[in-house]
Amino acid sequence: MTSLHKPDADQLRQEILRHLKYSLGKDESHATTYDWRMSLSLALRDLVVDPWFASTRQTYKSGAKRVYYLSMEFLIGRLIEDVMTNLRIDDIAKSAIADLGQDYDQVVHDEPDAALGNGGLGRLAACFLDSLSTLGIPAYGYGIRYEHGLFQQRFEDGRQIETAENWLAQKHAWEFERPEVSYRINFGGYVHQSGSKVNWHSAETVLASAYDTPVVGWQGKWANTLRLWAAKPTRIFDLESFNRGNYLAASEPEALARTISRVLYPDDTTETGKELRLKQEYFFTSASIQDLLRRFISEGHPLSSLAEHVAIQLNDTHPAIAGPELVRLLVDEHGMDVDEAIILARNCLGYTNHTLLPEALERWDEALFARILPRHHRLIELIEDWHLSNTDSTVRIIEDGSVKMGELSFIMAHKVNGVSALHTELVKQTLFSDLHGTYPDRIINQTNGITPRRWLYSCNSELSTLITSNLGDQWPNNLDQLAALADFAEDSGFQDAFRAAKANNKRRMAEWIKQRDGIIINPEALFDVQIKRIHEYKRQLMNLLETVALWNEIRDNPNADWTPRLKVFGGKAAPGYVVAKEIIHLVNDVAKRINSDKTTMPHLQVLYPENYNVSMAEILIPATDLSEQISTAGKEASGTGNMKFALNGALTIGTLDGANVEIRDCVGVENFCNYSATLFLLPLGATI
Ligand code: 26Q
Repeated sequence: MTSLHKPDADQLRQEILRHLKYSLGKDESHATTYDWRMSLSLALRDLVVDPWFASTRQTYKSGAKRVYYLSMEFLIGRLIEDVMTNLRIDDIAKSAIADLGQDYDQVVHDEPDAALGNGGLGRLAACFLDSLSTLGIPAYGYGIRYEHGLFQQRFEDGRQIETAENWLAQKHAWEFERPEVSYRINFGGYVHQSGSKVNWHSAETVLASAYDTPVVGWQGKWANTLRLWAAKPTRIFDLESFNRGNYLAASEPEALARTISRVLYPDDTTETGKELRLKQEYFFTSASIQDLLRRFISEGHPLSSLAEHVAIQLNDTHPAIAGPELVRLLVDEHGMDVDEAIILARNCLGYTNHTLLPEALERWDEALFARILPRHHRLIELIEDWHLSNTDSTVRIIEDGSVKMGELSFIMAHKVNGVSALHTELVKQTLFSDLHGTYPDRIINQTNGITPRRWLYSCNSELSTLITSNLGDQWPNNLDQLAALADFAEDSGFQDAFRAAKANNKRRMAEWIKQRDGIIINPEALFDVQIKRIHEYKRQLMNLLETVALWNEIRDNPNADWTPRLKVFGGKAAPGYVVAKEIIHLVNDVAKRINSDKTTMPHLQVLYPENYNVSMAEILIPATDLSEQISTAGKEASGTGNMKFALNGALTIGTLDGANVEIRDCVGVENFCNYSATLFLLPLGATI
């Protein structure tokens, strides 16, 4: 760990001006908000480089084991405030920007969200990157540098309309392009065996080209790397076609290759089995495995010691091909025996399961799979043979014409984890009960978490300041310290300050929605919030019905002493998920009706802001009084939004599902409102 060089406001101001001139090529008099934002980001990025180099050097020197987190998604959001928080130079940056005559909020909020993920799974990956750096654990995040992140949502007559997201239209300030780091990724063709040697004669090759973003941890003591792969053609341009006058065909190889990293697939169960998705999965997994093997070999270790130096974690089954790919490289390129390679690969791999929903379990049509990845198809058969012949199990990886990625991941991992205590039990008892019987020590629980740096310290400065004034400034690095707040629970001064912080956050949200959408909300109302992907099992529809019931109650008795309530919905539906889109339409229609009712207006309002994303969550969560976590029990693997609300002092109304169970254990039953009990035991509209 290194100590960070912290500039003062004047030095930072000079650095911003230097970047404005020499990196942006702009004169102060012509600089736009974009120019200031880029200059600030580049000045901040500079500060991360030394800790980053020092971390890398130290890992090389110590020979420490590295974690490789393979994820199709990293839902990062904005980075400026994140970096400033971790370097603890927010105040310095504020005064530097003010000295330059710029509006700090405007500059910081000019940054587009990096939305390279759908929801929980992608945000979890981003939180882990922050935590790994804060803990000083040598780690790489590996993923795809999508040109277009998650679609943007707007409403037309209450219906969801999707448009392409375009975050790279502006330069991404935080990344370093690494044109010298690229790998060949092959697809298709056939496999030919000559003697004991197997040759894969592929039909198509693209290049995976690296882009690195440093990820700095708390107090700048450690920084890891997020390495994202972009697909590029092996041949830029087909000059022969061009010379024949066929101009479109001349650019075809480039267009085809680039398709692979063009766009993030929305989490859409109706869209599974798409060839391009399989190509994306293999593309980034192969590049990552080749990269980590190259690093390992360059350090001069014997291959047999791989598992002592390398831990590869699979974020769901999306990178499940990592197992067969590592076996392929060990066997075909390094001449290792197949059984030995399978065991070695398994000792390196861990697999996190995020869902029990049968429709969300990845399966590939065997014929499609064998066409795109013929060598891996053969290797999966060998892995299956190995599993069947070394155990009593009858569980197959390939069955009924499908390749089952869950079973593949389970068999190829030395540890499999669920994401909450309840979910892990269900994984053992239902999804993988047979494999659990065969490998009883393999499944473990690792309840999800969130980074308190982003989800309290940075997004809720009012509450953070209050906590710091009572507990000191080490809690963002050690959240257990918050338990000491219990001592202040009865302290009226603390209670008043806590209430004041919540009230200010509600006013901030009211100001934000007024600026953004011209909507006026009552900051005195009870903010009752459900923000997450729209899904039947998450039961936004049930929440809406409760809203309508409350509305009817108020209409029947408008002069009663109602606590004014703001019902907030937020979230996107997968473009092909018809029922979810109907729910959005209904919420918007009901909102329109309720919001125009003069009788109930002082007591009830429904708000559904368009385009929910990480940055919106950072405004909504600190302002929330009541957190809605009402999934059908057994369906929500963990939830992580539930943790963010609880950390920001909202009361949870929830079912005993996922991590809600553990939250209830933490906050105490008296502070957790059991949804099913509420529904049946309390009259509607009762204050909780
Ligand atoms: C699969 C195939 C084709 C296209 C897309 C997908 C796909 C993409 C994303 C399938 C699933 C996802 C995302 C799943 C997800 O976010 N799951 C959530 O993970 C969180 C972190 O563990 C949990 O807290 C949530 O409970 C879980 O729903």
